Amino acid sequence: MLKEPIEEALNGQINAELYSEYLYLSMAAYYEEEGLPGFASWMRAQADEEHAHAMRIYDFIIDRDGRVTLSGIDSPPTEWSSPADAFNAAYEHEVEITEMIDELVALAREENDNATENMLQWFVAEQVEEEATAQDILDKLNHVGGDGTGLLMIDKELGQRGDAGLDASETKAEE
Ligand code: OFO
Repeated sequence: MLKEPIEEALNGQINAELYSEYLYLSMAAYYEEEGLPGFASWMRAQADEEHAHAMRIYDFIIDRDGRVTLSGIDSPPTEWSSPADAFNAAYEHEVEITEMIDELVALAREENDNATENMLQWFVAEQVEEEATAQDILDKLNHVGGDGTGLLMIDKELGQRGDAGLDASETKAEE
């Protein structure tokens, strides 16, 4: 049985993960328009991951005999000033999500809810990976600066991310 403050906070996190999905789909559309299909495909794969994150929490609430309540998802931005600017926004977004997860862990501890804290530890590890990956790509983008050839090389590299390249743990939510 989930305590009410935990249920409310987890439902809030479902909303945040679905917003992340929306944000990355919006970034994918931006990169498509910029003629960078590799970036676009990477962002679409990222959006799929975010959906799986939302469903992981959704399933946990159900398993704990709680009630999933969905709320409206904010509109994401649609424009960025450059390919690097969009990636920087993705990185900063992940830093915010990490803070949200940390706050959830603190709440679970306060409520002595070990099951929720245990479930959240997966997200703690995932956020380390999310931030590191975004930072790595951002570093590369900053390195090439306005160099079109360098940008196209990164685009090609990012285009290689497919479902097969996703961390196997991403499929866990479907179990
Ligand atoms: Fe769900 O990890 Fe990104 O936001």
